Amino acid sequence: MGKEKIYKRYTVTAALPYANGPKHIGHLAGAYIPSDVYSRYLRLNQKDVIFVCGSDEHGTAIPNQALKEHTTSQAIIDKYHVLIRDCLYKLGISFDVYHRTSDPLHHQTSQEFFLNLFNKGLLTEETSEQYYDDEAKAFLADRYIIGTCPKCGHAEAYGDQCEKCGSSLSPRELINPKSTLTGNIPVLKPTKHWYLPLDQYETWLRKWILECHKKDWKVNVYGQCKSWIDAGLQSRAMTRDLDWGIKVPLPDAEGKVLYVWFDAPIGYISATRALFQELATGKNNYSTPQRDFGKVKEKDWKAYWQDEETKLVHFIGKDNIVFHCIIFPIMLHSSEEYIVPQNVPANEFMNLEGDKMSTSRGWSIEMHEYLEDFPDKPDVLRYALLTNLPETKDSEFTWKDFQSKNNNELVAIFGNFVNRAMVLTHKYFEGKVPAKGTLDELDKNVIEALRGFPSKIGDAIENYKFREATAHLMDLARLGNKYLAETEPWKLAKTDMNRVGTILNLSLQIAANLAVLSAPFLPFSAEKLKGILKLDSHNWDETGSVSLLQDGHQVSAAELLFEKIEDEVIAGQITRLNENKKKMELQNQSAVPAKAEITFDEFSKMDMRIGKVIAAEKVEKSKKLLKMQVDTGIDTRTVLSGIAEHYTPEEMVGKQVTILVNLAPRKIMGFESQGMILMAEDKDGALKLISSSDPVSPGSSIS
Ligand code: B3M
Ligand code: ZN
Repeated sequence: MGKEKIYKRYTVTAALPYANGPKHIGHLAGAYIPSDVYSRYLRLNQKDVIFVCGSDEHGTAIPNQALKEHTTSQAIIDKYHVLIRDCLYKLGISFDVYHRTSDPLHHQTSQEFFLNLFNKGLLTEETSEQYYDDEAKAFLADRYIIGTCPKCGHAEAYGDQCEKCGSSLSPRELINPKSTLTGNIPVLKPTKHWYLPLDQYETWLRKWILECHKKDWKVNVYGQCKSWIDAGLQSRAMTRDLDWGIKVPLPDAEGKVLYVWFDAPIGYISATRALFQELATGKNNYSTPQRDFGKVKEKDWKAYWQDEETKLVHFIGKDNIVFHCIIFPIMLHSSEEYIVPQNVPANEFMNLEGDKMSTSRGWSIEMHEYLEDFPDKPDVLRYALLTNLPETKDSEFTWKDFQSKNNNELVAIFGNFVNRAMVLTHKYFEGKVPAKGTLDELDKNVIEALRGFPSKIGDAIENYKFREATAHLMDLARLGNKYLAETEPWKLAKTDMNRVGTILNLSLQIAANLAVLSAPFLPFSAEKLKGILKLDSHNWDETGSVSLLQDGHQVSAAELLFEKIEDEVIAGQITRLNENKKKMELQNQSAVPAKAEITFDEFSKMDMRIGKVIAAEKVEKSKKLLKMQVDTGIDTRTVLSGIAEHYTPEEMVGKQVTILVNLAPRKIMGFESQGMILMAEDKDGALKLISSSDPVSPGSSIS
C-alpha cells in the first residue's frame, strides 16, 4: 500500500438491499462482492476497517410488496431481512455488522440527523401540489406513480427515477402519469414538506467532486455527477406522505415520514453505532466482528464517521449514484459533524444471458436459488462474477461462462497446480517441504515474478479494479503450472532429487502465496488451501515470500479444491431460467381493473339460469364459434359462443352451463343467438365454463 494519503481507519459500506424480495447475483456483482474483496484485503493488511451493511426496510417498495403478497409490511421485512442476510453471509460477504433500518436505533439516528439539519435552518418548508389518488384517498409517493420518462421515453419510469436511463426524476416530470394503486390518473393537491436545497451546495459540490475527485473517481461515476451538477440541482423533499417509515420528528407533521433516501444512507451510520454498542456490551444481535476490535466504548463509532483521518468508501450499483454522490454527501457536509466519502466506486449492471436481469420478470439468478443448487460452491460464483464485474460498462453473466470459469480456470489451473504440487510432495518427500538447492535461471525468474504479485494485486484492489486483481491472482496459479510443466520434476526424480526438492519447494511456496492472496477473492477455498498446507494465518506481504513454508514442514493430504461442473448441470440451470420467466409472465399479467359501480337494481335486471347443453356443432368458416341447443328450463334455444378453441362439440353436450337468458338476441354469422353462456377468461386467455359444481336442474335461477 502507499502512494496516496495514509488513513488511520476505513469505513466501507455496501448498499443496503431493500428487504422487499430476494436479491440476485447482479446485486452481488454491483456492490457486495467488490466491497467484500476490498474489506478482506484491508483486514489482511492489518488495517483498522469496518464493513457495514443492513436491510433497507422503508420506502414504498415495502408496502408495495406487502400488497402483492397479501400480507403486512412488517411481515415482508422480517421475511426478506433474514433471507438476504443469510444468503450474503453464506456467500462469504464478511460484514462486521448487518443491521436493519426498522431498528429503533436507526429511527433515533435518522430523527436526530433530521432535527440537526432542521434546527440549523437548513431545511426549507414548502407547500406544494402533489399527486393524489382520489380513489385510494392517498398522496402518491414517487414509487406509486409511473409514466413516460421525459429523458429517454421509457414508458414505465418511476416518480423518482427512470431505471432505464438512470435519470433522477420528480413525479411531475413524468409524461402521462398513472397511479399504481388504482391505475387512475392522479390529481394535484397541496401538501407541506421539508426540502433540502441541493442547489445551495453547488459551489461546494463542484469543488469537492469536479476538482478534488476528477482523477480518483471512476469515469462512469464522475461523468454522472458532472452532468447532474451541470444540469443544475434543485431542492428535494426529504419527507413524504406515507404511513410506512420513520416519523418526521416535528409537531406539525402528522402522517408524514422521512424520505427513504434520507434515512437509508443514515443506515450506514446506525449500523456502525449498533456494531460499537454490541462490541462494548458483548451482545451480538446484528454484529459479526471480523477482527479483534480490542476493548471499545460505545462512542468509538464516531471516529469512523467524524474523523478526517477515516477513509469512507461507498460500494453501490449505478442506479444509486446520485444519492451517494450528491444528496447524502450534502447531508453529511451540511451537518458539520460528518466526513464525506473519499470514493464511490459504483458498478454498472450485469445482464443475464442476453437480457436485463430482473427478479420480477423471472429473468435472474437469485442468491438463494444459487445456494440451493450449489451449496458448496460460493467461491465459484464469486470467481465467475469477479472475472466479469461490470466495472466500466454493463457486463453479462452466462451459465456457459460460469461453467468455463470453473472448469477451465479454477479446476484446470488453480486446483490442478496445487494438486500436482501436493501429490508430488507426498510422493517424493512424504509430505514434508523439501529444502531448496542451488537456484538456476528459471527458478530465479519464477521467484522474481512471484515477488511482484502481492503489490500487483493490491494496487488493482486499491484502485477498485477487481477484475484485474482477480486476473493477476489466476496468473500466479498459471505461473506455478508453467513452472511445473517446464521443469518436469517427475522426470528428474530418478536422477536428481536435489533438483526435485528445489522445484517442489518453490511450487509449494507459490501455493502458499496463492492461499494468502486468494483470501479476499475465494475465502472458502483459501481457508481450505491453508488447511491442506497447514499454513498458519498469514497477513498480506508487500512482496511474495519464498519462505512461507519452512523446510521440513509437514503438509496435509492432497485434496481437490474445485470440481468440474458437468454440461447437464448447466443445461438444467438454463431450463430453470426459462421456466421461471414463463411463470412470472403469467403471474405478472395483472387482473383487468374493475368496471364502474352498478346498483343492486341494475344487477337484478340480469336473468341468469342454469342450463344444459343438449346439442352442439361447429359453425362453418369460424374457428371460434360453437352453435348449441341449450335447455334453459324455460325453453330450448340456440346460443352461439366463442369457445370452439377450448371445448369440442362432443365435450359440450350434456354440460351444465350458466346462461344469461334475457340478453337481447343477436345475429352472429347468420344465426340468431338467444342468450349468453358465461365463461371465465384465464390470464393466458384460456376460457373456462362457469357453473355449479353440483348438479342443478335446468331453469334454476342464479342470484
Ligand atoms: N435500498 C436501493 C437499491 O437497492 C437501496 C440502496 C440504499 S443504500 C443507502 O437499489
Ligand atoms: Zn429514462
